[in-house]
Amino acid sequence: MVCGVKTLGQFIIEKQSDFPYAKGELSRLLRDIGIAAKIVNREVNKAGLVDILGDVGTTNIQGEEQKKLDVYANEQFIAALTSGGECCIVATEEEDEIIHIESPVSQNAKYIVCIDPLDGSSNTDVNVAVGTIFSIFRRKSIDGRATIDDVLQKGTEQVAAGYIIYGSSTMLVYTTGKGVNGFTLDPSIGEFCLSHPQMKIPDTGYIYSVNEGNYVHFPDGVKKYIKYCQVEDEATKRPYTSRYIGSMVGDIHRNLIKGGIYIYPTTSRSPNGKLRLLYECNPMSFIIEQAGGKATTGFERILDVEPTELHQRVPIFIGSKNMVNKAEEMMAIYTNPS
Ligand code: AHM
Ligand code: MG
Repeated sequence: MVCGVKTLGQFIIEKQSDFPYAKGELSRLLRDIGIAAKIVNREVNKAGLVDILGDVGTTNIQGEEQKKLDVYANEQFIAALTSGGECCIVATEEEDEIIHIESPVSQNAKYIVCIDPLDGSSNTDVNVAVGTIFSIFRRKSIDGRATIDDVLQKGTEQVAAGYIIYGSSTMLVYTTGKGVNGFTLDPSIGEFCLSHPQMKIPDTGYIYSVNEGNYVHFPDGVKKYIKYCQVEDEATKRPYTSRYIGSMVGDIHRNLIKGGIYIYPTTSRSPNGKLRLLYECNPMSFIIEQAGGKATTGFERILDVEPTELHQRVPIFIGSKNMVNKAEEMMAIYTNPS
């Protein structure tokens, strides 16, 4: 290997010693996800060149149109997790039901993967960053076939989580509960290389990310917080900057590096918010907490939310600690928890 470069594979093996009783299964699972990410990256990068864009014509369980790349990414991650043999159930945003992996190599597999294979995929036809988000749990049941109860675990039970951002460069960022590390794909050697060790989100940021077009539908606490961000105040460097890509991974990745808050609240049209607890909010919240930030529903820590169904949605306020605290303060005063 080139001197000074640490690949994702090398890093994962090195970090296995953080878990003295580890047998390498989680390491292999992370490696499988990394391989699928490279394949998906290749397709996302050439999306503008070939006729792969457009609606497949099917709709997912949320009633949303699927783009071809969503389907492709979904298939690639499921295939990698199936052949890797370390995962017994995959729950994906693109499928109505959980998928049992029944290959002979997966018989004793301990892990459950929840995945959003291509988040923000409506952005691919305009060349804006999209992402993959994943969350890993250990199965709770001891024997027999794992069930939906093994999937419906609280975010605090995650053993690892990560995202891949397919942007101006492609990065894989993940945590196993011991900090957050980021790897940039070097296309010349086809490897994710450690580029952002021990990522930390600033306690205070100056960027707020929210779809302000929905302002009239927001709860009063969110409206007040947005107004707070816009008021001039030298001491707190307000007004803050507004940045919203409409791609959760892109918006949160930027805020992780620069400091900021991302909000997708309840709206009068979506009383539970838009984003899914298992595929989007839990993994991003685990990462941001591990980087020193905070993630709540406006009233409650995301990782403490008890999941009751596979495609459950929750409102989310996530990012720099002091900004999330301020937004929560406004929610407590102006909005009743429902
Ligand atoms: P998706 O899972 O259907 O791609 O939707 C999730 C995306 C997030 O990436 C993004 O932050 C949000 O939806 C944008 O929603 P909106 O267009 O309502 O602002
Ligand atoms: Mg999504």
